[in-house]
Amino acid sequence: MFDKLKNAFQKLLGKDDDIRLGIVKETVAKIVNVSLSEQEANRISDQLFYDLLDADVPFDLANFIKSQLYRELRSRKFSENYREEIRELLKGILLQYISTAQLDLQRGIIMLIGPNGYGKTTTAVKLAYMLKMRGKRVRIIGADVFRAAAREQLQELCKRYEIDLYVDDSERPLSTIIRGLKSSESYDFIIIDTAGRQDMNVNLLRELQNIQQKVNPDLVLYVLESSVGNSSLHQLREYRKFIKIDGIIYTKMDLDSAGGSVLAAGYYGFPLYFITYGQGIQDISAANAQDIVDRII
Ligand SMILES: Nc1nc2c(ncn2[C@@H]2O[C@H](COP(=O)(O)OP(=O)(O)O)[C@@H](O)[C@H]2O)c(=O)[nH]1
Ligand SMILES: [Mg+2]
Repeated sequence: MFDKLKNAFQKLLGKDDDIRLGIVKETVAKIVNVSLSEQEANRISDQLFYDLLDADVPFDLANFIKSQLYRELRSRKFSENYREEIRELLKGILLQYISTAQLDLQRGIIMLIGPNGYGKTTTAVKLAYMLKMRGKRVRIIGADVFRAAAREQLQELCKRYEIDLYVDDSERPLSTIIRGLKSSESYDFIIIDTAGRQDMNVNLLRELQNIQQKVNPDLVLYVLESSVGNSSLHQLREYRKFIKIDGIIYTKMDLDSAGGSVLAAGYYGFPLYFITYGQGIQDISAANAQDIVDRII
């Protein structure tokens, strides 16, 4: 999880070599409670900058983090405890870029969108199960009408976990959703699972836009697979041109990933609502910024 991102900070905090904390060690050995020189602060923050780029942190954001670290290294005073002091200041910097939000609805329509394979369908079922365990009446509407296998996947999962499901054999997602909603008035939550595409597909985006306008979901969450790199994050911004996105569900945190996208999401203005980290039905939690930062550093 977050392999390269974690590594970027571990490299900085783990070693006393001459381009990282070795500099601080030497400086504090001479005078306790000292700030770093321009050159020292530059060397440490530049090195982190390159490691962040390598971890798929967007260029602008890596640059911001670098400048912030530089300023902090220059303005703060460090003691023999420099490693912990720098760890804390780095955590403080990252916390600014991880934004989270809580599901504060008591009832409503939640629509999941995003590219194929990122985890929409399985997350819809996990989310439904979580809400059901909280005593809510929940139903999923299966609106991925383009693939027969998608319907079967949902039917099987919902049967296994005793989740109510609406699917029909319409070929238009909007009609399925409208019919599904008409027969779902007694439910607290409706979760709409939609179709995705691997590549950008303007027709699909228009379709989703049309659904959003007609159905007006209370919450639209983009399902983002944690392993996506910088280039794929571009997709998220393309979606945003068509659809109002309230936030993100960050999936597959149990798998290897560079990790930069978790920072990029917040940087692009999308709060994280939930994270998923496995194939089990309960492998989902509300996103917690401190927890995510603690996993990184
Ligand atoms: N390891 C792991 N796999 C996941 C997670 N979430 C989803 N998957 C898997 O990712 C694959 C695609 O998921 P699916 O829900 O069908 O994606 P969709 O195309 O966006 O609906 C499936 O094999 C899921 O079991 C997760 O948190 N961890
Ligand atoms: Mg699906």
